[in-house]
Amino acid sequence: MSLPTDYPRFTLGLALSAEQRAFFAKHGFLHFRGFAAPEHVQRILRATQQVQAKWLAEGVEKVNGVPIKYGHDVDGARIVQRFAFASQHHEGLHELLQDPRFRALFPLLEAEDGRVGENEKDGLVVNHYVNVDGSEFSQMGWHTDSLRDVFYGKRIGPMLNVGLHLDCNQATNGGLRVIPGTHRQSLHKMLFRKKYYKDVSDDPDEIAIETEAGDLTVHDGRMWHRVARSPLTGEASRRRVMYVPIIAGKYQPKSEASPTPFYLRFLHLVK
Ligand SMILES: O=C(O)CCC(=O)C(=O)O
Ligand SMILES: [Fe+2]
Repeated sequence: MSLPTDYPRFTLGLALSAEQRAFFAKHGFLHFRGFAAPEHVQRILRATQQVQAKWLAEGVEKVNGVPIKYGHDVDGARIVQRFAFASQHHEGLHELLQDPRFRALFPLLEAEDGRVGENEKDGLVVNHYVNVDGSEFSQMGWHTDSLRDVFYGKRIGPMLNVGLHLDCNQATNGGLRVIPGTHRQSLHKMLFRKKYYKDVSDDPDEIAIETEAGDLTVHDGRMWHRVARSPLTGEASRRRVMYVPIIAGKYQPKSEASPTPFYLRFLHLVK
């Protein structure tokens, strides 16, 4: 089946256009080309490798209560496959989150205020997918990011998940799939449309997000999405993307003393 990939790509400036706001209201996501220039992408990748080297050397298991997922690269080297709070561990990544263009996204929250959640939820997450023999991090089943609020017994707060894509990724290499419009569903549908994380099957209404390195995406926390496994193996399957939440409401920073969130007990289902 060929997936539609012909939705519009926009450019992110210091304010959203009426067209961009309307697209997000209807579909629940936006895709911007060229947020980071190629040399900036390389600097960001080097920064994640520096954090990785430090965490490997120190045997870091959790950051602020969030488990760090390790795996192996094509050459057998141990790597970090899911980082959390990465910007707290690298000045260059912290600086990246100060980019004024993030503020342009705040109105999409439809809340009074807005902020980049550098110290909240899982902070700046980096996902590094690569298919090798015995991979345990090559896809992620269907989910919404807002379910996490439900686990905490909270009202679902406004939340956007912003992704900075660090590799060029065609739909034929798996990657992000979203079901447009599901950000406007009932709570019942948000909870029960699919089996959280276990369901890894195609959906007739899904679309594939095809990226160039340096593209930025934003999706509503209530929207259903997944990461499809790459049918490729080795170097060709590599996909790196970083996420940071944009949130509103009470400031709830995490610290070293923070407990492991219940929803991360799903992490073992990510394979
Ligand atoms: O890797 C991606 O593009 C999406 C990851 C994701 O949905 C998540 O970490 O919640
Ligand atoms: Fe997600």
